[in-house]
Amino acid sequence: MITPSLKSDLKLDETPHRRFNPLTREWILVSPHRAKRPWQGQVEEPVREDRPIYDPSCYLCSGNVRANGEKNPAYSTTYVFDNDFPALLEDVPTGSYQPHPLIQAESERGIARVLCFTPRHDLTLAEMDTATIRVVVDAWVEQFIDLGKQPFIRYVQIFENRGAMMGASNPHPHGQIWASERLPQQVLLEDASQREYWQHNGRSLLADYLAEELRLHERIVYENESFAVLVPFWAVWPFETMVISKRHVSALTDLTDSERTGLADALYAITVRYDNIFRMSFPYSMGFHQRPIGTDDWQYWHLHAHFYPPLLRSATVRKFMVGYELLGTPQRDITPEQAAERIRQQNAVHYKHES
Ligand code: H2U
Ligand code: ZN
Repeated sequence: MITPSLKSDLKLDETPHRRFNPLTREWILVSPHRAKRPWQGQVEEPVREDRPIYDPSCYLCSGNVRANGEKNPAYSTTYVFDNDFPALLEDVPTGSYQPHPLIQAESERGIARVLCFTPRHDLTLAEMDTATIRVVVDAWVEQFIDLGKQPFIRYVQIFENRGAMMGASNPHPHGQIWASERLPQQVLLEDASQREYWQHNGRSLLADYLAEELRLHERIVYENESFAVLVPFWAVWPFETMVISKRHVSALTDLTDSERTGLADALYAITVRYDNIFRMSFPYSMGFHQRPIGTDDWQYWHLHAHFYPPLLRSATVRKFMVGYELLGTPQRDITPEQAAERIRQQNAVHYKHES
């Protein structure tokens, strides 16, 4: 049984305080007094980047030749290919290097793929719709299954870098998948905390967390029957969110047909609201966390996605992870509750589609 600690002097919307991230077991610093003045409704002129439906110079458009000379087929829905410049390679000599306990290296094998979400060069998830995002969800499921079949793969990391600010190399809607021999660092942290929580409480950490968030309703920004989108209590990035499955499932492959559509709907809902905040294509890195491959005691894993958007005050003013963040603890001014309110206020219709 969890006994809530009732410390009455702490005002989460006024006093500097730190918050705990139970998934990574890291602390963050919140300084609400610095951001107490209300948002002045600073709305920018909509940024209209009018991209063509097809761009003859795009490496990812249907039928075009990629940077390494290979030709994309004339695809009409999603399209997956092996990354031409992969960070991980399948065929590398295995081994380790440890001349001293403080100096260690290990070989790491993997597979990197690129997934084009649609042949439409001009779209983004926010400008697609639930039905076409659902096709992307199905492609993610297929990739999770396919890469998971490789005998040396332990983890399949699905993610999207959206926008030049997040380092995306191309505006064509696409994501990446990196599958590796070992668990990546963030996954390792989440794996340990979820496993321990399950062992102590017999329940999923995120199921318990989500139940409490749904009860409080302070940080929920969107929900449908199968998924909820919220600003986590411990969010570091100003408009960071998590998309959590309401049913305790461990991977995308566990989702029912209607839950896959529910996921597509939740992704659409949050990306539209993101774009509407500054009336521009909102940059972010997003990705899924799900169970590792090849383990049989993975019940403690709870499927979720993280969105990490860098913007703070406008289409150009971003939050920096510098100074105290790098040397001490990540810090934020606008509270997660204020951010949730700001996202909730956004129109459900994309600003480009407003009549
Ligand atoms: P990002 O936009 O998130 O960087 O993803 C694009 C990926 O696509 C990137 O990893 C790959 C890059 O290596 N790519 C190809 O594999 N072939 C190309 O012709 C262009 C880009
Ligand atoms: Zn394109």
